[in-house]
Amino acid sequence: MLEVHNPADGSLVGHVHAGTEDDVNDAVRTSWEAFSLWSDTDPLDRSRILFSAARLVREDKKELSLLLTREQGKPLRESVNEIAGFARVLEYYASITGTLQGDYGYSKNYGHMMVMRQPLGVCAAIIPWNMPALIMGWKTGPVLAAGNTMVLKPSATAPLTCIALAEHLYRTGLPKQVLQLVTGSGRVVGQALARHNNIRSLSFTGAVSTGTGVAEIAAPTLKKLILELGGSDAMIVCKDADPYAAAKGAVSGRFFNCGQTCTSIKRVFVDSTVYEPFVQKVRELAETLSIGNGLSDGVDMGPVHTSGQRKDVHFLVQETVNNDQGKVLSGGYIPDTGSLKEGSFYPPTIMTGVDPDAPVMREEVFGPVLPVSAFDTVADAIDMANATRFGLGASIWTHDMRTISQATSELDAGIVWVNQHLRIPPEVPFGGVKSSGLGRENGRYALLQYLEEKTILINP
Ligand code: TXE
Repeated sequence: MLEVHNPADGSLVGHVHAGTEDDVNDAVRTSWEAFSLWSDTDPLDRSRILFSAARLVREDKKELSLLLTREQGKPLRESVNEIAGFARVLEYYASITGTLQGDYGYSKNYGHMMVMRQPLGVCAAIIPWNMPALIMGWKTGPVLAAGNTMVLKPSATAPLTCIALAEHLYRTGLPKQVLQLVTGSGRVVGQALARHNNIRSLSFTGAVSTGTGVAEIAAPTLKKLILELGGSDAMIVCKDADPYAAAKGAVSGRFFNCGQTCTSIKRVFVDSTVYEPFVQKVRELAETLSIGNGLSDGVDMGPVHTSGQRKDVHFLVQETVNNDQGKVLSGGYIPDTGSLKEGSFYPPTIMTGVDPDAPVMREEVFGPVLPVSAFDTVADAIDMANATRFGLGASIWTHDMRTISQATSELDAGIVWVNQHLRIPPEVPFGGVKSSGLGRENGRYALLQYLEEKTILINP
């Protein structure tokens, strides 16, 4: 059994089975048995099940959000939004189930040329702990809508909400074998999924090193891989940006989910002429955030998910200071007083004058640390934003059309926001370039990834 603890106070939230390779093999075998039933189910019936599950999830959002906060640590308000986000993704895929039918053409030479789209079969997913409900939705929504079956491994430290969400799907008529969860460690369950010869696709979200390891193991099986491997998103604040909106955007874009989001703002580049007032405003706003147990009223930021994760974050801050590559303006310490010492808390941390090569800029810092640097020209800012192995998201804050046009075309990222950051609607593709990964989630693009084209030529 694996224990699940609340990162705010270490209390036990629940237990899950420590899955084995045999559990994975059983799940894959029974998933194939369910495949013909589910893929033959009329798309409208699949759609009805997804819509009903979304409705049920919305009805139970209070209870589900409490569970999510208890196992993950985020403030209850964020959990409520994430549970609603899961429902929203199911609704989106329910609304497009069966719409990607295929193509047809006719030629004198070849006759009737048809392209049929068929589901792949058993698809697997390995998901992390930072947004377990939403990421589960991104992976199960398109897989199930396209008529595939799924075996999903939740994170070992936040599996309970995923289990509860799957139960909501079963309650609305989804056969249990169509969506199976195998809980356990990455080393055992995750690797068994990567290695399995009879899984047609694997969608993974997690660290670059884990994802490339998974890809290596999976390569000989030739399963389709979709990898979302995090980011080091840059925010570029130009001199004409609305200063208050930009400062607010930086604070919510970095400290939301305690900085543990793949598209959190992880590096800020500010025009040198507005640098000082911007930094002061960010500091003021960050210092009003209330940190504490996500279950308490009025809390804006919960703990870092594990103490190991907090140690990594603090190490990168200290290394940056020790190398003389940036200064801590606010935060940057491990709290050792009051109730904060019971959990893995870390204060909202602002670092200024940060060298773009500093550890907090170079690595993906998965915690509440906002490093800020000044720039002289937009071209310099774009170069600094692109000087990373990551390429998930980036934002530019300006109202100048020429700058918007330059930045949106030159930033190396899978998603570029203008005057906003961190918003991920289910209708449009989401994913990265460079080391941030392969493939896309969301939108009809994700649905297409879970369908295979079959060409049929009929000579009449
Ligand atoms: O991720 P892991 P961790 C980044 C972020 C964070 C770092 C480490 O920078 O600091 O990763 O977090 C499963 N074979 N992101 O350690 O290990 C694991 O059980 C197969 C960014 O939590 O990548 C979990 O289900 N699977 C990211 C999932 O992989 C394995 C979100 C992710 O865990 C495995 C999370 C293995 N050998 C972390 N080892 C994002 N893209 O947003 C582990 N797993």
